Amino acid sequence: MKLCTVGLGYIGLPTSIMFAKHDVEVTGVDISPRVIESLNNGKIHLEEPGLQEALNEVIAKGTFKAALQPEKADAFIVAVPTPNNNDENKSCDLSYVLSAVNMVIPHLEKGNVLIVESTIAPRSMDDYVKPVLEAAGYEIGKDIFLVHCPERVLPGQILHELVHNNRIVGGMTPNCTEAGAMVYSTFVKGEIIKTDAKTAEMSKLMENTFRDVNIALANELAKVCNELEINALEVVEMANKHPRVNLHTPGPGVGGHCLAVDPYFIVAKAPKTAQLINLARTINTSMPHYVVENANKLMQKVDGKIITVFGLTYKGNVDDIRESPAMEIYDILKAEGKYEVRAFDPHVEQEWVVSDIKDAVQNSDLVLILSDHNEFKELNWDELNGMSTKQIFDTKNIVTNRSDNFSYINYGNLHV
Ligand code: SAJ
Repeated sequence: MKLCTVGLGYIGLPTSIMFAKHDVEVTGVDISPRVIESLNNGKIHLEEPGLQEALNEVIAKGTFKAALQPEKADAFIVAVPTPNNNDENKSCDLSYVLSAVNMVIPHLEKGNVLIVESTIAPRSMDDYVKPVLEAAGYEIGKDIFLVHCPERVLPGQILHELVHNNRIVGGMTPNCTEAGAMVYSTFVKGEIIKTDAKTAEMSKLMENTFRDVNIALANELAKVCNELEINALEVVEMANKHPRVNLHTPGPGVGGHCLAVDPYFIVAKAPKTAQLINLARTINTSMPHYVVENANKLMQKVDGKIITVFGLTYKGNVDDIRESPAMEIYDILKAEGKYEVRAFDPHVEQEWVVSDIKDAVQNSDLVLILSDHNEFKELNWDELNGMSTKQIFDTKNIVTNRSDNFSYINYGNLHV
């Protein structure tokens, strides 16, 4: 089989490499010359465990190459971003998907499979993608097999989850579904679940919405408990001992390009009906301000001058600072202008990020932990000794060790 993927980001690149590992001849396409050059030189442009080694393998095998333009193939996969539109309901911006489909059309031949993996609003395949192909003269289910197969992998575990997760394959017609399922049977060991495109679209969105709503519940619990002087983290632990309860973990907010984006796609399609989903978004987007408010209280108590933020990424052990509550908190603190604000993050290479931990905390009055990187699990207190006021506010509850010389604050004891 020959495959052409469009979009070589966090999903498109590992997917392309996974197919190439399984002897599929893959051309990966991206609009960024920098990305193409880097990949053809054998270097990945994003952080994902195991991905560099996997690229080395497929380059050595000769089954993967990167290019700026699509070429003829048996199957095409579109894995490009779908951000929120800048409208009132933050609807789904399909422009990258439609432009990728238009890019592919001149290379399509009868019998090809065209798969959209990008997360899209319900009914996007029926109402937007299918008409574009029909306008180009193709009959869906006869000339071209059109499928939505949402990606569901977790950054940090992508290579494992690509193979082992169950895969939803939603075709525009039953034979489109069969054609899509054939493509993924190349390497998927999980169940291949066959459905139609609109059910696949909605299922994917509800997976991320489920998580977002549950995190909102945990975040609201943290706020309520602080008000009532109850240890929120202990409550989560206790309640989760019930066999049917699984409270999620409160934090500095919900980030990334999935959970913080996708629920709005549903809200925008049914704004009057999707009330709980919308409220969850409101609660989660309030968290960065809540953290800043509490950081301010901690600083005022000690008349502090310097804050050091630990972690800028949207979650632990990734290098992704897009849609990151940690970045939002850093930006708000800087904009407030009350303190010197420093950033430390071993996963983020930027000139404004302090690379040495001791320099980052020198004379600091508060370390504010915002991402749950492994590096923060066990703090080396000697390295933090240069702090002026020795207080740590751990919004991710990640630090496992304690020191008598440092005051350690999390959502469990913020009220104390
Ligand atoms: N978070 C919390 N509390 C929690 C769990 C997560 O505050 O209890 C925060 C994280 O810190 C982060 C955000 O939520 O800011 C999202 O992180 P995540 O690990 O839940 O998910 P993502 O965005 O990295 O990946 C999700 C996954 N979806 C689900 O688990 C349902 C992944 O499987 C999807 O493929 C991905 O979205 C996607 O691309 O849609």
